[in-house]
Amino acid sequence: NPIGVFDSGVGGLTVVRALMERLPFENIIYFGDTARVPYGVKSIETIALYAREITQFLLQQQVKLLIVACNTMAAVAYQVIQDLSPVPVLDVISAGARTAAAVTRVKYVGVIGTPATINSNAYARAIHRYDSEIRIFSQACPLFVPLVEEGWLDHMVTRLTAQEYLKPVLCHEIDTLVLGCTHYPLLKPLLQEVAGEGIQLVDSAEAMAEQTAAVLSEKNLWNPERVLPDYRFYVTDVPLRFQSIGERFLGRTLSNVRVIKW
Ligand code: DGN
Repeated sequence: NPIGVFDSGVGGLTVVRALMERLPFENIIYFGDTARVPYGVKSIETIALYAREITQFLLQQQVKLLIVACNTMAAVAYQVIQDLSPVPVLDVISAGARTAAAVTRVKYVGVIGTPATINSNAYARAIHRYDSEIRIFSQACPLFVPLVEEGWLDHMVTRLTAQEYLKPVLCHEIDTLVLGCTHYPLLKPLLQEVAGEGIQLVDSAEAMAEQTAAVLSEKNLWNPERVLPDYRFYVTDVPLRFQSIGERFLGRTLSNVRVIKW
């Protein structure tokens, strides 16, 4: 059975990319709610309703594992998803939080994400589950999502925006910065430059792939077949520039895309 991965739009393809690299024989079904993205500025009730619909859709596809790739949904709707699901549910926030807690030496950690993710305080709660002494400094960076989708990954405007957003976080002498949004792995080189060499960036997509591998082993869920896997992508709309933006996130050609109309 496939692994089900879902997100509010195309951003979760950064998680699929990390999964493809780490788990090259696993079948994956991706669901991106491209008609209703962005979730990052919506109410908790609306995000929870959307999360429920997507979970039900993926469960009908007989997935063996659900991965909440969207930080925003993981932050405010994890429980709703978990309550619906008979299969294990993993999410990017727990994965990123665990890595951050393991990596920090000085126990000062920065977290950046969408306003919904940051306002929910979900990263702080998740990090404190691993180590309650860690101090967390967070910052919502709403302009990063459109900048990444515009492809301005190494652009003066993005650099200035990053300097502005990171200023209040960096003044706390953090040694770890969690990229708490699907889009931010694409900004890694620029963010590393702005944050400085001494700061370890935690890519929640990579952390997710590691955690998935651990759970597949623990629950004996690895796909026994060592053949080229099947990848299917469901979206709720094919917006302008979908193909080129999607391929930037996925890092390869995006095919086998089907449109679902609820
Ligand atoms: N996928 C969302 C996240 O990781 O928070 C970002 C896109 C959005 O819904 N704003």
